Amino acid sequence: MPDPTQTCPQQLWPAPCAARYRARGYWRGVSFGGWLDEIAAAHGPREALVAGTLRLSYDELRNLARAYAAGFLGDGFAPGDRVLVQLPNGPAFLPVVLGLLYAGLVPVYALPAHRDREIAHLVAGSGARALICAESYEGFDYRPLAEAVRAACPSLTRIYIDGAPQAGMSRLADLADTAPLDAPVPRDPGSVAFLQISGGTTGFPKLIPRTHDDYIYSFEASAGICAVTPRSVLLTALPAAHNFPMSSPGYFGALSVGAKVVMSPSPAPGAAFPLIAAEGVTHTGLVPPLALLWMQAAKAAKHDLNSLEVLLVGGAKFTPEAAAQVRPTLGCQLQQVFGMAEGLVNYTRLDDPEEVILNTQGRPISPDDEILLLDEDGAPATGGHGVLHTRGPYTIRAYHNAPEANARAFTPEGFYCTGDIVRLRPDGNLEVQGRAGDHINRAGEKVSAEEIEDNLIAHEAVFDAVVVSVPDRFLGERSCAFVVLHDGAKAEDRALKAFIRGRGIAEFKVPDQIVFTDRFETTAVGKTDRKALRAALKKRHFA
Ligand code: OOB
Repeated sequence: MPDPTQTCPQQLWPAPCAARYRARGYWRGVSFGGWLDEIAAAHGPREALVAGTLRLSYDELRNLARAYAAGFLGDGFAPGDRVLVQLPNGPAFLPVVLGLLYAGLVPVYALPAHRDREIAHLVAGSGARALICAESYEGFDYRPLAEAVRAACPSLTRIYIDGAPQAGMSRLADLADTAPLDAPVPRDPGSVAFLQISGGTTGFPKLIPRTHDDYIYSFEASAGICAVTPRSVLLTALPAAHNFPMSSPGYFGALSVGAKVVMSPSPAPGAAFPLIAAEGVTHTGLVPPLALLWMQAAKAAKHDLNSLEVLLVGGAKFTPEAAAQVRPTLGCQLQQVFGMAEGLVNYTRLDDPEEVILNTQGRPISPDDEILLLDEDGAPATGGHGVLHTRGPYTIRAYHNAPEANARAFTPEGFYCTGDIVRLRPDGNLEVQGRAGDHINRAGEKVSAEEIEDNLIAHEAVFDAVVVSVPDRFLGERSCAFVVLHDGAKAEDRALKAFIRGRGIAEFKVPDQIVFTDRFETTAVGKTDRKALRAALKKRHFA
C-alpha cells in the first residue's frame, strides 16, 4: 500500500528535472521544520512577528511553534496527517502553522471567508483529521460551522478553537502548554508540506500539493527579487492563507532573511495604516482594488506612510494608469506580481525601467521556469501571444487526487495550463491580456462560474443558470448570473442570493447581479456547450 501521507507519484517531478533542480541549488533538501531551526539559529533575538499585542523574537516564535508541535503530537496526530487551518491574520496563525509543519503535519489552508460547504469539501478532499478555526471573526461564529463540518466528514475527529471552545471541542491555546518538541519530525523535503486551494475554474476548488523543497525555493528566491533584507518590515494585509501573502515574498520570504512580519487583521486602510506608521512597514502586497483604495485613502491619511519602500500588486490585472499613481500617492516603488498558487510567479524587477514596471506583469523567478504559449487549440502560438503554459522547479505537476482535472490542466509533458492569455514581450516580460478559462476574478478572489451555477440550479425554482464575469471599475470583475426559472415558478433576486448564502459558501461567491431571462439561446451554440453560452450571454449583455 502506498503511504497516503507522502507525495503520490503523479505529483512528482520526473527524476532528471528533480536532479537538475537540486544540482542548481533551487531545492536545498530542507524541510519546513529544518528551515524554522535555521532561521531561529540565524536571527534568534531579532523581532520576528507582531500580531495584535503579541511580539515574538525568532527564538520565541520557534519555541511557541515547537510547543504547538508537541501538543499536536501529544493529541495523537501522526506525521503526514492533514489539518485544516481556517484562521484570520491574528497572533495564532504563524505559530500554529509552523507548529504543524515542525510536527510533520500537513496544513490545509482555508480562508476565513469560506463557509461550511467549502470547508467540508476541503476536509473530505484532504482527509483532514482536525480543524483549527477562530471562535469568531468579523462577527461570524465559526463553532457551528466546525460542528456542521464534523457531522458531514467522518475523517474529522478534533476541532481546535482559537478562543472559547464549545462542548466537544478543544482550546487551541492549551496545545502550547506542552513541553516543546526538541527537534523537527523528519520529513522528506520532496514530500508534500501543505495543501493550498486553487482559485479553480471548475466546480469546487482543487487542492494544490506544495513540497518543502519547491516552496522554500519560491519564497527564498522571491525575498531576493523583492529586496527584503533583515531590516525590512513586511505587513501581511491580505488573508494569510493565500499564496501571494504567504510567499510572494510573503511572511515566509520575510522570515527567511530575518525581517519582521506584522499581521494586519484586515487590509482596510483603517487597520493597515496605523500599523505601517507604528512598525515602520517597508513591504506589503495588495490586490488591485485594495491598492486603489489605499491610494485614495493615503491622500487624507493622518498616518505617516513614509517607511513604505515597495508595494507589490498582483492577483489581478493592475492597469498602467493605476500603476502610475502608486509613487505619487503612496511614495513607494511598485512591484507587479503575476502568480498562481499552482506555482509560477513573475515579478517586475525593482531596477526595471519605469515603462516595464507600469505596463507588464514581469518575468519568472527562476531561469528554469519554462514558458510555453499555445493557441486555444493547443498548437504553438504565433506572434508572442497565447495561453500561458508553464513548468519549473516550483510549479506543481498535478492537483491532489483529481485525475479528471489533471487531465485537463496539465499537458502530457507536464506543463500547467494557466488559462491566462498573455503576451511575451521581446524583453522577456509578460503582459496579462485576458483569460481562456471561465472564472470570475473578483478583486483577486477567483470564483468558478460552474460552482455558482451549480449552487443556483440547486434552488427548486431554477431551471438553469449561467454565470459570467463582467468588468467592474472597482472589483476588476464582478459576477452576473443569468437565471431561467421553471415554468410558473417565482423567485426574487434577494431570495436567490439568500439561498446561496444558506448553502454555506463564501460571500464573495454570491452573484453580484442576477438577470432573469426566459430561456437561453441554445440553437447557435449547442445545448451543452456552457462555455460558448457564457461567451454569447456576455457579448449580448455587456459588450
Ligand atoms: C494569485 O494566485 P491565485 O492562485 O489566486 O490566482 C492565479 C490567477 C492567475 O492565473 C491569473 O489569472 C490571476 O490570478 N493573476 C493575475 C495577476 N496575478 C494573478 N492576472 C493579471 N495580473 C496579475 N498581476 O493570484 C497570486 C499568487 C501569487 C502571487 C500573486 C498572485
